[in-house]
Amino acid sequence: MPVTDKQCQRTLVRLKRLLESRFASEVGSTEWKSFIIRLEEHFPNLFRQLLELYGSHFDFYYHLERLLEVMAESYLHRAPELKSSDAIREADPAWIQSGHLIGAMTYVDLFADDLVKLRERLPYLQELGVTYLHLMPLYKSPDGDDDGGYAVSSYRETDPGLGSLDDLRELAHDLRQRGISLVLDFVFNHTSDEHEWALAAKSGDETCQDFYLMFDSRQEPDEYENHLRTIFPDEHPGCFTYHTRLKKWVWTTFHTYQWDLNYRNPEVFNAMAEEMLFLSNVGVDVLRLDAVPFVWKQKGTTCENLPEAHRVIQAFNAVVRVVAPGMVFKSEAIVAPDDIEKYIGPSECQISYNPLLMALLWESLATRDARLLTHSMNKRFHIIEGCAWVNYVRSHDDIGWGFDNANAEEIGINPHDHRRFLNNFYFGKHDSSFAEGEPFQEDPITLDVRVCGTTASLAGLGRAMKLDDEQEIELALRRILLIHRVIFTIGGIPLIYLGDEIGMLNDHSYHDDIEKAGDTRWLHRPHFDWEKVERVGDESTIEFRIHSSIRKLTLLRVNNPALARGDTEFFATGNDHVFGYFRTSQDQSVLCLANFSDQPQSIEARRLRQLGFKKALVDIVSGQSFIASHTLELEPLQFVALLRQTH
Ligand code: OTU
Repeated sequence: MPVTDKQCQRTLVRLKRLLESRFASEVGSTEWKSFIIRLEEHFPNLFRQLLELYGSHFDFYYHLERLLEVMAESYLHRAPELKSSDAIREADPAWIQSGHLIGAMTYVDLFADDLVKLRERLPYLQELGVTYLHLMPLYKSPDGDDDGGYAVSSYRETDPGLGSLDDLRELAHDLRQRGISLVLDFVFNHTSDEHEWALAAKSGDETCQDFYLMFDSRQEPDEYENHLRTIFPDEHPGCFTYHTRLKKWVWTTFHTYQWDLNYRNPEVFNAMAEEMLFLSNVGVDVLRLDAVPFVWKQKGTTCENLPEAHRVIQAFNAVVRVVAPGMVFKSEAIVAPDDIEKYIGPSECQISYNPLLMALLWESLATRDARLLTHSMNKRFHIIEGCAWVNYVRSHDDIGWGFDNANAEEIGINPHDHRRFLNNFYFGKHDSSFAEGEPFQEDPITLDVRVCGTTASLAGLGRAMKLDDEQEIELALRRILLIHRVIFTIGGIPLIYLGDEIGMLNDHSYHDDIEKAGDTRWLHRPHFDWEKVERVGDESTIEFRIHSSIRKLTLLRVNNPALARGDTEFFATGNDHVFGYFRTSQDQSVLCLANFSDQPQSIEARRLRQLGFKKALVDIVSGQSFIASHTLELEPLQFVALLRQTH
């Protein structure tokens, strides 16, 4: 239904009048005026998206009114401290692109036991240079079946074992004082089957049943499933779970206890907008939108990445721009590269995980060849102005080989065989392998499988230590540092998976825990080892090697404007093993070279001259100098960042 400006303006006038009578005592206050100014600015976009999604519902305007009431209420309740931080962010919308942001992610319980003790650990994070902290879902969730927190029973309650909501608020305040942005999840595609909506649905409440997608017979699930992927094949084939008490098939994309929400129902949109605004008022700076591709379903399609999914996010974003303008969205779309890009934009998700870079860093370590990485980044690294990638090497999830098939074929790689090779490699089944990964969710039909393991174990540190092989240990350490150096220098927000900076290895103890045993992702979710931290000051230890090098990277970014916020340009280095890019700011240019081979490699002097390097070059990582008229020799797995002063 196309919207006319007139229709939009008329609706706004009428809604403002309704709001004024509802909030009569507030009208005339400065707060109220500023709410109205914001609403006027963002209403057209919000209205357009919602009309497209819900315009055919007879009660469309009723729901729109309710939404605006919730927005006004949330704005009026937003703490002054948060409003001043909104003002700072609005004055500098490029804050997400500033080199100042250095990310870390962790589980509260695994890192520090609980929210109160986490506050005592903040000096450790500050010392490391962290200014962005993603805490894994810390909401109330079922005992046992909780998918590491991604099955949420209440968005307004913390997991009692971690502390109270007030503890979270105090932590948020503390982080703000220290200049650390708080990142929390918005698990909005599904709730746990113990959420109050699900409980009511189970006991027959039809309004709440409409919050989910439920079917009396297999007919519709079958029709849908003809086009759907199975996401967690270990768990159940397809995307539906039969609920015996309800005698209905419930849509469950992930685990059987994670019920997908029905976004075709405008009440669901409103209810979730309310939960989202509640979180924003706790003091969240970045909201990580979990599983974005799946939120809209349409029979006959894959039910992933549909245009309506984008509209839902854009509508949420418009709500946030009015009420909590300092908050941004981070997209978690672990899908094909063409689809990932589409979630990124100022009016959708301002930042996004970069799963393509993540996967290709591991791909290059396995192949010792940087061609697919270079080719893919050349084509896909650049994103819309004002937005930023979150670059990471590992996360709490598995690694999937999500490169683009056509891009692989363009450089002569068979994508199917290549994925099989990579899986075997990381499961340690290939002769040239150094890795100790384990499979996650092998699909018995498609044979697709993903990889688990910590950075250090996948990079070969565990294996080398068992062999007590000094040379292999050295190579493993270099691999860990090489990929971290890339994510810190390539442009965007680097994200450390805490534990990686001290070289934590795979943790097999999850096998003994009945609640975790079925999910190999726990292999790389160990308890943070504070004893290892005690060794970071001792130069003879591997902890020192990794920790001090990563610490140094945070300083390099802060001290070099080109690395902090320069443009990125990829180029062919003339050597297939070496990945290369320029970072350029107004008065600085840095040439980054990453040798993915465990042999020495060289870059021809001619190539350096073509790139504008004439005299001596200094590597700002090692302090080593090079002479541009000579061939540049790189050590095995060496990374250099060569500075060229333009003034
Ligand atoms: C996310 O991941 C979370 O990161 C996981 O930890 C959760 O289990 C899951 O959602 C359910 O909440 O399939 O293997 O494209 O690939 O959302 C990880 C997005 C996942 C999905 C992604 C999902």
